[in-house]
Amino acid sequence: MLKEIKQAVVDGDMDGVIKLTNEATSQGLGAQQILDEALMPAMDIVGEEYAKGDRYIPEMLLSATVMRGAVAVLKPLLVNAKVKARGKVVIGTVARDLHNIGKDLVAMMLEGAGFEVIDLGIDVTAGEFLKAAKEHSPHILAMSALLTTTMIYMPEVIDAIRGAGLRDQLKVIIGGAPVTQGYADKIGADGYAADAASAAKLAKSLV
Ligand code: B1M
Repeated sequence: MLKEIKQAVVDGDMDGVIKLTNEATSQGLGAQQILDEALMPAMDIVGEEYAKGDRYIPEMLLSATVMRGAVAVLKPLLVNAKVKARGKVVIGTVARDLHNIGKDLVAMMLEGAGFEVIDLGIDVTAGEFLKAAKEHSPHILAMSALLTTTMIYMPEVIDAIRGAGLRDQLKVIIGGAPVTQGYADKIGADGYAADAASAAKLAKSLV
């Protein structure tokens, strides 16, 4: 069934993926397992095909939309914690970056871990992050980037926060496929996580 879900995402088959994901959960497969063993590997296949020139952007987008459909089915299972807010997180994908699936998953896992999450969406500029930091006084500011050409906006955001005198009042965490612990250290972020579950763990350890 995991194989079929993976194939449905690769094929851009929304009806199929919703049906199969519902069937999988009702048969007792875990949401995390479906994510790790079907949905994420499907996006890897899509990315590899795009990199080889075997797939075009609209097809990549279709698979991404289908993956978001499956994630919506899994959301209630991933975000099942009804705990008191552990802290506040402002999250967004940095400027000029339109990738939101990973960021949405991180937001979901943070909610599941009991954080109040203010999601600024995609293509978020340093000024918008700063405005949200002033408005919401979050404990954590979380940034996602999927492109080597956009991760470079992360230090701009940190500079803007520092320039406004807010750097000591919040922790900055970063992630996304091209981002590493070394990059986090280099730009002075407080933490890096490789995946959504580790991001929630990291956030808990920081507040
Ligand atoms: Co884009 N894209 N894309 N794309 N795309 C990649 C990232 C790419 C690797 C594909 C490839 O060439 N193999 C490549 C980047 C190359 C690079 O920079 N090194 C690429 C490119 C080049 C582009 C365009 C430039 C293509 C073009 O126009 N010529 C363009 C850029 C648009 C822009 O942003 N300005 C583009 C466009 C798109 C679509 C719009 C078509 C679509 C996005 C749709 C959407 O998000 N709604 C898309 C997609 C789908 C992908 C791939 C195939 C899948 C991304 C994804 O959703 N993965 C991707 C290849 C790949 O990743 N295999 C690719 C699943 C998701 C759950 O994983 O986002 O990595 P991920 O998130 C993970 C972790 O990274 C981590 O946790 C998540 C869950 O475990 N994480 C964090 C993420 N954020 C975190 C934050 C944290 C902590 C952890 O703390 C705050």
